[in-house]
Amino acid sequence: MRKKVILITGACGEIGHALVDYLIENSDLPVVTLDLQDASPEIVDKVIHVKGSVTDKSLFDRLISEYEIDIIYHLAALLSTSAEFNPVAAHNVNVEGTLMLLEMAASQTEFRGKPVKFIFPSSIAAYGMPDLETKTQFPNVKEWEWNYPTTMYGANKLYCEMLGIYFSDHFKQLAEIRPVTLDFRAIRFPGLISAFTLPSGGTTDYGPEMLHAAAKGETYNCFVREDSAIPFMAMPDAVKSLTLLAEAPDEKIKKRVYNISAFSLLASEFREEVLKYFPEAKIGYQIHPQRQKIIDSWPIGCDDTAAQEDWGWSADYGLERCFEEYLVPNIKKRYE
Ligand code: AKB
Repeated sequence: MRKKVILITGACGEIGHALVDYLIENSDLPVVTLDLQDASPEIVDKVIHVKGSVTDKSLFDRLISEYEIDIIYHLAALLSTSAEFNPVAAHNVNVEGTLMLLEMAASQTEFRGKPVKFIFPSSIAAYGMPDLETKTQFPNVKEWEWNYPTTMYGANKLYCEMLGIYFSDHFKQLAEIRPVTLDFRAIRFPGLISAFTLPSGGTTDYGPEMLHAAAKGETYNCFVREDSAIPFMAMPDAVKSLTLLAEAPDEKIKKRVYNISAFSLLASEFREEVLKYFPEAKIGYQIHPQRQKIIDSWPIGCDDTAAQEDWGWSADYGLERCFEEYLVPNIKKRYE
């Protein structure tokens, strides 16, 4: 008999790091982690780690011969800034990798006669505000508004949402008897901030970079203008949202893609917040015009009414609590 497991791809990335810690403590099922990197020493004995790429089909063939995958958290992706340096590589990882995993989940669903849950982190990058005037005029976008991404990463995320909906709701639609289909659920994340890891290759990175640099006593130049506004969220809330959505009973799920939100702020307000706790910090601005354009295309905030109403979402960390109780104490301890 195959062992029933949870699969996490991109497990050594920022969200993966926090989600794996949570699931090791809280899940009844063993956790299989997949990443290009080795598992960190802290988790290596607590998970079944597979080193490899989400684009490697033979790896998934091997995995399903050994394990019955019950839930997939598909976190592996090239983020928005990295993706612009190599859009085709981004497409391969972000789209081809996701398509292969969806196909695998669909065939496993059919095989066992029960949906595999496919939890997918999408992003505010799926939005594309045409100009700053429109961005200001529509500060709280709903899921179906302004879906005109300007980055490869955003386009990849939006298309993968569509693929997930297709595999859940329309797969084999011409068959006389449609098989059981997989259960795709996605969250559009704002910029995430962790006290324990630094992001790499994202465009929202100026927030966490500013904070970590201040804690390390390093000078930092923020690469966007001080009036740049986007939403952010503390990493524990990101993990909470993924697991809450995965656990929500079917009848509560009214759509397959949900916004979530915690707080929005200007780059200058982020700087002020950092200076409150690290008054000696040296934070300047050195604008990177292309990255600025990306941030300008993302909304100020996301309307998460549907997530609140359908599966009881609410963020635990507003701006103040995020810095005071989660970020600052943990970061100080980390760099002491
Ligand atoms: C990025 O900056 O690419 C990510 C995202 C918004 O999904 N943090």
